[in-house]
Amino acid sequence: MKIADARVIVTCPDRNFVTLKIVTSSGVYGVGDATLNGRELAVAAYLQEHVVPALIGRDASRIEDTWQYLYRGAYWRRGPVTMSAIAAVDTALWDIKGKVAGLPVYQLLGGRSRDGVTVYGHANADTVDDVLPEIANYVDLGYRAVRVQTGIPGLASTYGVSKDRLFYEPADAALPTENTWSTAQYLDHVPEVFARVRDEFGPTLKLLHDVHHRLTPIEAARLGRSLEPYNLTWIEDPVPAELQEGFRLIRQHTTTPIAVGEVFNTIWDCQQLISEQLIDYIRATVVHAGGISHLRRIFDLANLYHVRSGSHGATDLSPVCMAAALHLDVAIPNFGLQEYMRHTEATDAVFPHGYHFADGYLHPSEEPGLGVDIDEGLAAQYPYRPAALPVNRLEDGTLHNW
Ligand code: CS2
Ligand code: MG
Repeated sequence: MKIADARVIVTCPDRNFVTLKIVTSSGVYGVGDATLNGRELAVAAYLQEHVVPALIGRDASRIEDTWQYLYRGAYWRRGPVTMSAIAAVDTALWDIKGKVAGLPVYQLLGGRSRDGVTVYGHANADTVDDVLPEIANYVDLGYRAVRVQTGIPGLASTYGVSKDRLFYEPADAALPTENTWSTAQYLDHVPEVFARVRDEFGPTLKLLHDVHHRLTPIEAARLGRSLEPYNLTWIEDPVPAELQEGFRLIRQHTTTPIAVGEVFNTIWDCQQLISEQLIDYIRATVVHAGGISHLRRIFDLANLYHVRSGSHGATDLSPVCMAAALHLDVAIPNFGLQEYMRHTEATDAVFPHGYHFADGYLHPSEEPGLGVDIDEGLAAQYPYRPAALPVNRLEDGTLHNW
């Protein structure tokens, strides 16, 4: 079965998405997410100019050979643009393989290891008083885990506080908007948030918090220690993770679990973090870490070192990515949690899918393949809209991590 066509579809139903659709000579097709928030057109061009021409005529059943061809053949290895493009091809070929086999992809990955995929939602508001009802809303929806983010007193804006209750789109302007940041005010504020949340919801609700790369290791150590009384499931991205050994310093001071990896794109980004057990959850995801094939390798390495999965699942990852992630989530032995930020109705209409939420779990589709599609006619009605992620500055104007 040869690859006869491959189309790169850019669409913007409330936000930009890039989807690769690979069509075989027999008419069976598969889809893969290639969305990289704020850099969508870079991946679309990489696919259109450097990948699609080489795909035509290849054997669609040779997933691993195609992955190696695109990874080693690029010469310029790794990076979010290259690995998102490779991810889209890999995911689409797994979709095709499942359809040809007449099986949902998780059956090709070893079958079910669990009955459902535990997910977490995003409760966020400007103030602690306002975030409590948001948490209650997720509990009422049946979520077993909730991420909690609030504004920081004295700061006009900060990461993680959304204008919408169920989804969060930080790429809010054609050019980066500027946030202002104060580590001191943040470190003073966050423990108070979780003290209130625990008072309100008790000791068992799984609580998470995203630090979003904004601290130094010793500041992260202080935050982790200050949150220990509140027994969080994890603090996420406490520091930028280029310096993997830097996490040793955090580990020396706190038992608060650490989750890292949504910006990682190959196993090499987390090899030391995992093998030295410097983290507890790896958050790499299908669309940015080379697809199902490579993400499975990352999870298998993690399994050797007691590290569990905690894949990224923000609104800017399309339903195609979510559908693919769920097939891995339900099959791997070391699943931890899956982030599940909802998509808007317009997005869900462009990407009809079979996964569904019930009693705190997401359930993958039982259809052959991934169980997700793209309505190309509808997608064409939503042209691309330039949108950039914000930047962050300290109060003295120094450029900081957003
Ligand atoms: C966040 C994301 O979901 C998360 O954990 O880190 O909202 C992230 O900021 C966006 O995906 C960036 O596009
Ligand atoms: Mg995050």
